[in-house]
Amino acid sequence: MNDTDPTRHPDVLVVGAGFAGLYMLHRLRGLGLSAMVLEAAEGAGGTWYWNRYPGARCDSESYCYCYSFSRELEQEWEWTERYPQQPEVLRYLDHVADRFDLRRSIRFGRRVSTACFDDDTGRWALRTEGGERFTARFLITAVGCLSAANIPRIPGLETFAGRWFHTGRWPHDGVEFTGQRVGVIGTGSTGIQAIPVIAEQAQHLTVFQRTANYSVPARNGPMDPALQREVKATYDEIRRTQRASTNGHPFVVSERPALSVSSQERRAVYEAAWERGGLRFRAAFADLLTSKEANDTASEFIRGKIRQTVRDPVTAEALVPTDHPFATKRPPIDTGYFETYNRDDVTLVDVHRSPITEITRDGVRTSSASYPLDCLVFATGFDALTGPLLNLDIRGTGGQTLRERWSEGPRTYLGLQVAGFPNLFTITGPGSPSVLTNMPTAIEQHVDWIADCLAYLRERGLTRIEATEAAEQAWTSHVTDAADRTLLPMATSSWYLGANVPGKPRVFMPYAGGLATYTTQCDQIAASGYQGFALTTPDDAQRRSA
Ligand code: N01
Repeated sequence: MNDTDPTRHPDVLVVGAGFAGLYMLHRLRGLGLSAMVLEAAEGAGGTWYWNRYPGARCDSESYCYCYSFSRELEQEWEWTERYPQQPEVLRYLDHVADRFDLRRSIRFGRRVSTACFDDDTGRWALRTEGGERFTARFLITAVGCLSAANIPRIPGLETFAGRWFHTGRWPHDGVEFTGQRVGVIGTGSTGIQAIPVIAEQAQHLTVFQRTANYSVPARNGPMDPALQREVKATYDEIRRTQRASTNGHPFVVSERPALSVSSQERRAVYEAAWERGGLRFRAAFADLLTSKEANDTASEFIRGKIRQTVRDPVTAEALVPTDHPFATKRPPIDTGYFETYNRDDVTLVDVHRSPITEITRDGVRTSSASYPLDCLVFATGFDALTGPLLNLDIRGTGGQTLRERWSEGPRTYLGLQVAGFPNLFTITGPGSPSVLTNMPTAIEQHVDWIADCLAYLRERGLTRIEATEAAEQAWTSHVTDAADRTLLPMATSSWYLGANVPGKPRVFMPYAGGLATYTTQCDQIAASGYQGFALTTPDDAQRRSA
């Protein structure tokens, strides 16, 4: 084996070729570092490569769910809808891969099975499922937060005579539902997007709902050419707003508390937000995520809309969420979701009340009935945030595994590094704003910070960076405190808390302090010479091993 081959032994290995991996590679090239991306899929796109289920579309508005690093790209690319469908986002990412000539540094079809830090060489050694080996001084994970599919262990799945699919592993040639009795398990963002589309095709659709969810209409439509022109003319300002925001979206949250206005005015504000549609509904008042009384007004407004929309009162009541305040779980947005339950060929089954007991040859059995099915769709989400990292079997200094280190929940410094895992950076890792934001905005912030950090190390002849235990501990407590200042931990069935995966530690994983605050902290830490990180030279490493 040629140990100097930069395609196998580059300066930096990146795992994943979605939004994060593609931009990271571009920045690394710009620094003059040799870099290679290992990607499990046969193409670029990450989430948008895998999630091809019917109705898959982005919940962020297209003009802001994209990169900001290239003005030319911003000006060239034309979005066709307010919320782009999966194929359009995938086309965009494929275009980026080609436009910036990224593919020659990506090895597709390489699923990383282990990543071990070698204490002697100070390099990361990666092995793929196919047995290939790669090494690098720096390892950057760009594996996404929602890429490890969660398929619940329901007894009897292997006996099912029909076809079954997880939404995040959808067949590339699609699935034909015509004439079929279809079951969908799960009513998160994915289920809520897929259910109306599957209902259009299926002979009969049975939805198995464990927890009722709030949803606001998306109000999707073709991209208005006037808006497209305005966006392109004002992109600098849009990007400033996104970066200065809590969630990375291009809108400003109202400064008014919900209870500071009359009930009549409040209702008018909610009605306008409902008509406008989309995730911006959360921005209607300042305190929807910090005051339970304020939140109750929004939650109750949406409950009223569900009752108005769904004609059968029993079904409507089953669809009304009562176990968590609005937006404490990631709020879905929809196109005709609640209306779908007015169809004669759609049945809602409350599996909170009557849990699924088994899957049989013929379908799904709950504690009170059997539902014959030809096809079963798991819209059951992901082992979020930690799952994709733990699946890489990462081992740091002294052979310690990330799985052991995180046995009681993730501990990180800034969501970017883990003590005991030198030269490992985790893009949008747990402890960073990640899934609480519009992802491309959070991704670009992380990638830029990492690239600047690598440039800093190189300029000073430093070869190793590692979060200190003290910094990691302080940040991990800060992440918990930031969540506790909001209503977010009240959603006890939330994947933000790991509650959807049996046995997963219940820890609030993303950083709820807001993207702008977080970015300021990251920038200050960099400006201080990377406070909280131990930076060392090759001489230090020699002394350590002597
Ligand atoms: O997953 P989820 P998702 N028996 O975990 C249910 C992003 N996203 O794929 O709530 C029965 O939210 C589970 O019930 P419960 C977005 O960030 C983005 O829908 O755990 N039911 C829930 O109803 C989103 O939040 C876009 O009680 C079971 C559902 O399955 C994230 O992805 C589009 C069960 C899972 O909901 C995840 O969304 C779509 C069981 N054993 C998604 N296990 C964009 O627009 C789980 N459930 C970019």
